[in-house]
Amino acid sequence: MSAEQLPFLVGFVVMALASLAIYLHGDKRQEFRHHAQFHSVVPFIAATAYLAMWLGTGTIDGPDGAPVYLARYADWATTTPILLAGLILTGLHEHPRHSTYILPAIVLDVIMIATGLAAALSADETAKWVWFGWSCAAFAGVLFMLWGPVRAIGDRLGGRLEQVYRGNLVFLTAVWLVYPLVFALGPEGLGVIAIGLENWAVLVLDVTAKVVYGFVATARFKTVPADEEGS
Ligand code: RET
Repeated sequence: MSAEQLPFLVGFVVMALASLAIYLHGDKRQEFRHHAQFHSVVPFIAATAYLAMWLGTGTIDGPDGAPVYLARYADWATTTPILLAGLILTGLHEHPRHSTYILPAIVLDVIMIATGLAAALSADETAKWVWFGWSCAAFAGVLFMLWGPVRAIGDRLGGRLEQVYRGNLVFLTAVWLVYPLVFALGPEGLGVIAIGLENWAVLVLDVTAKVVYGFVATARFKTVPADEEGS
């Protein structure tokens, strides 16, 4: 196993154990248990992607010779919508009309990841940064929805769920903003940081965005009174 592969093995083990731990640790009340299920499934998907990266499945040569891990984008394209859906459900207090907000946010989010992959695959420098910019525009749209309309509704509904939403929103925004930075500095972008270091950086980000966030969010749910659901 090359040194480059080590973060993938670590990622697989950490994500697999975290999936089980988050499930066991989550709120079991009928009203909120879907959140623990969401947060448990996210590292399970990541474990699958890390397994693929460790085995070299779906790893292709990028335009500058650095590897592009298709499994990583498949992971992000499925886990980020789940994290977003969980956060928006919280902000809207599980209100039945939540899909009005969840659907466009997820569409923008998937476009963000797909165009990020397009940037990584672009040999032409102009094309690469155009795709990167477009991905950032989609990301800005997601953040706008979370900080604008969804937060405004949560504000009106108030209560403990609103505080959980706020706390999770700040955490998620802070961690997610680092991803494009690492991408821009890594071999896919300016090439300032080498692939080995980038893989460790992405592992730390993934563990923070999926596992630490999953534990924090599920712990916060336990502080919400059951009668706040659907209010
Ligand atoms: C890319 C590159 C292009 C510009 C932008 C990006 C954003 C990626 C993000 C990824 C988040 C991933 C998470 C995974 C764990 O669950 C695709 C890196 C804006 C925000 C949270």
